[in-house]
Amino acid sequence: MDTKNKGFATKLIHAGFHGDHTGTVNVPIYQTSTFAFRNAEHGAALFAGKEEGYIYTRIANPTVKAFEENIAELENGSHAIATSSGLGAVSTVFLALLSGGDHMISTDSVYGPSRGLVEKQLSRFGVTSSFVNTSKLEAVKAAFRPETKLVYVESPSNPAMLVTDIAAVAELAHSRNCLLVVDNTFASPYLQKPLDLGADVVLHSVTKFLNGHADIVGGVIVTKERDLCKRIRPIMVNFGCNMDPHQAFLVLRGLKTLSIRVERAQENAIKIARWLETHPKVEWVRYVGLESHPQHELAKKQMSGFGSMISFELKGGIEAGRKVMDAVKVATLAVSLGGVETLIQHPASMTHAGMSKEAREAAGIGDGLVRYSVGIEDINDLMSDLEQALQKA
Ligand code: LCS
Repeated sequence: MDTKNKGFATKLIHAGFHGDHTGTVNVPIYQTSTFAFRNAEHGAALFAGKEEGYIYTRIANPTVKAFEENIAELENGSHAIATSSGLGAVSTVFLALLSGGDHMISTDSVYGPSRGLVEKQLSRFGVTSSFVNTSKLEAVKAAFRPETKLVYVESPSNPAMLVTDIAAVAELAHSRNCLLVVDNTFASPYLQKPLDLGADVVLHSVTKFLNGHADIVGGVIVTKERDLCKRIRPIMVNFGCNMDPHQAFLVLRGLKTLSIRVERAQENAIKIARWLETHPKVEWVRYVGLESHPQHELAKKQMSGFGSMISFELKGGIEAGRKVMDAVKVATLAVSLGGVETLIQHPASMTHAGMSKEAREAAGIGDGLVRYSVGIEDINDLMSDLEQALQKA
């Protein structure tokens, strides 16, 4: 079926795979490392790029390709590159688009290891960086240098839930000959399409909403233009961080229900966020669907829904946080997010422990901050679970 002009839910299920000679309904797992050439001439033609086909799974694989074509359509992009993990997607993009002497600007409250990659690893190769509050356009403007090549935005950000004006930052970046890369993990293409807003590249930790079932780690990069894909794909191949066919099969299965999972989880999330906002043990709540969120109006403009990630600060600080995390029974105390199961974690001691306390605080990640990824369990079970846990705080 040609899905180009079909709706999002139809694309989720049908885009990227057009069947084969067996009549299979689902994408088969092409569990092979290598592909036979018909003869020497065929092998040489494939290597020379004169003929299309498969050579070796690190370079390309039909199951992985089906996922790449599906997500490229979902994000309204031209091409996609699947990777072994979300961080594999982040590092592939940076290694492709930055060289020694270049400078990049990033949202300060990005996923901790994405920041660590830049500050601890890329810095060894002469890449410099400025981590700023990208929800403030003035801060982005002030961070540009003559050698800036890339702006990297996570919106909403993990875990401060900052929302950045993607269209405005795209304009700023392009006016200075820079590319804009957006990590769309927290929103998913169901709620936000950064390429439509002006970004050049969008990436995901597929581990989260796209797969949705907490059973694989994966990543993906989608480019607006074919030329950018041509710059980025060889880096994935050279550094060997390809997605494997079994991962791709599971993502394709998870993706089919993305829209209904996100709908149900955000229905739960708004109820929980509103209730937490009135709770005596809670200092404040950051959920982009709440009127109290500083960028709520912007989120309404650039997203078609508010998702299911909530951060909240407990009145009792870190000790209260520990007690709540030890007391929950329906939510699971674990990192990661975006799955059908509700997860709770403490960024300061877990996902963002690699950042200095000063950098964490500047990025709005206090010691008492709790991150709650709302799943699709029964709302009454989630709320009574959180209530009994909060009583122990
Ligand atoms: N980008 C964002 C926004 C993320 O939240 C994560 C992982 C990554 C990239 C990296 O993806 P991965 O390699 O893990 O697939 N975030 C995690 C988190 O908040 N808890 O555990 C992992």
